[in-house]
Amino acid sequence: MNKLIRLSAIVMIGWILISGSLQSCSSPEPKDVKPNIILIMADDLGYGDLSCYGNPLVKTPHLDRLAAEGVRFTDFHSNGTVCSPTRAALLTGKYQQRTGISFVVTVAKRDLGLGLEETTFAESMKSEGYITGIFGKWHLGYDPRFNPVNQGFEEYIGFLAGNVDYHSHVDQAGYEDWWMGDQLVPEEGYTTDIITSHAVNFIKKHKEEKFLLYIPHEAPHYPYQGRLSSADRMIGGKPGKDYPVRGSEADYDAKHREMVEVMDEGVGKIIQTLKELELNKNTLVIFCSDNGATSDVGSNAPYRDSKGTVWEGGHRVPAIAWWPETIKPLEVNQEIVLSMDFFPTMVDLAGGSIPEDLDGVSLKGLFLKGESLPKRDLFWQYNSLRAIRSGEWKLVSLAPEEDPQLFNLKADPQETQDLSKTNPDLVQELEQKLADWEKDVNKRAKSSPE
Ligand SMILES: [Ca+2]
Repeated sequence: MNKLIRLSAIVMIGWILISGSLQSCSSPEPKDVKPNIILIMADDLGYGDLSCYGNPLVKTPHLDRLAAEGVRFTDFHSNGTVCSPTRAALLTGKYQQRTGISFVVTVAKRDLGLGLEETTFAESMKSEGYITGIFGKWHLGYDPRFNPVNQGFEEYIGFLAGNVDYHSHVDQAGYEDWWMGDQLVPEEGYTTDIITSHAVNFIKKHKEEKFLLYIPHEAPHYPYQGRLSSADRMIGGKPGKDYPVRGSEADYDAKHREMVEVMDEGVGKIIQTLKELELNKNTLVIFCSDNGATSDVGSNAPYRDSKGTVWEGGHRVPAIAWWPETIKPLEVNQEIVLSMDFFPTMVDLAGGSIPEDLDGVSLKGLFLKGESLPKRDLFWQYNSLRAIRSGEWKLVSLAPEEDPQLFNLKADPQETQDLSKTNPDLVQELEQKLADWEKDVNKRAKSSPE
């Protein structure tokens, strides 16, 4: 199966490269470089989970079309290997460690969240005159003071926890979790469909304004439930006793594919809305995932391991950008891009000045002119797992007391051959950089979690 997906990925990449080379090289400068921005983020969607990334079993025609009409990144990475850390980095444009959110915000940590002293992309875009909305998963704090409406979003409908029942909207711990702003307002419907429908309404309502729309989907995170599945969780229920946390369906793989496909259908509705309102040429749509797929459901093919690890499967994920007549179609981009790069990109496109303390870099030149990004070292850390990427090299440290492993991702993208013994100087250099980075990001952490 992995082999099939890999083969299919190779054929797809080959086709896109050939088709891409046939495209015209000239692309007119955009008339209006202040686009509306829509950022759609899937949850736990692995590198091999979309058809345009080589999965032969799932059907994602709308995302495939965005990739064919825009740019598909092959070396995009989530900042975190789990949900909350990636969201903290995405929202602030900084390594999540600086914000104090390097862990998953669970229901037991209700008093923790993304600090209000942090500036989010929503706050920056709001000050550039954009209307800001978020529909979907927050996962950066339960307490009303951490609510998205206090972090720069003018409109919010969705859930605060890591996941909810797709039908009853009850979180993993048995709490009802569906909000309009900072008020609990229950709503009927399948989570993915409600998120899409609120996003479409937001676009229609604000079609005359510049808008920033953030759509963090729940799909395809567990519980594995389709449109016709019954609700499993009830308010006050006990996980494991009253309901299986990951859902009561027998075939998780089939439900997972359905969840990806329903999300894709939602992407199609959003694009259709933009076209109907003639906003498509002045809207940048970005799609990405927040971390790799889990170890047993979903696919990170062809990469090693899964969510929660610093191997490529934990954080190298799909990312697509679409902006008709500005981004050239059928591009496959191999730049190393991270979640934290979207904040400076948005502000840059909005004509604002990028805050100096961001770690991310703007992709404006890449989107508008196909420019390369500056050379930089990039870092991942989750619990005791750490990694540094420096060009084609990657150093992985699984525990402080263990020797780190060194891989050449160009020759060995699947991280199978540890080259640390034959490159001791490089190991030492990268270890030092990793240590310096850790010292730097941790000294500036303001919040006091854990
Ligand atoms: Ca996730």
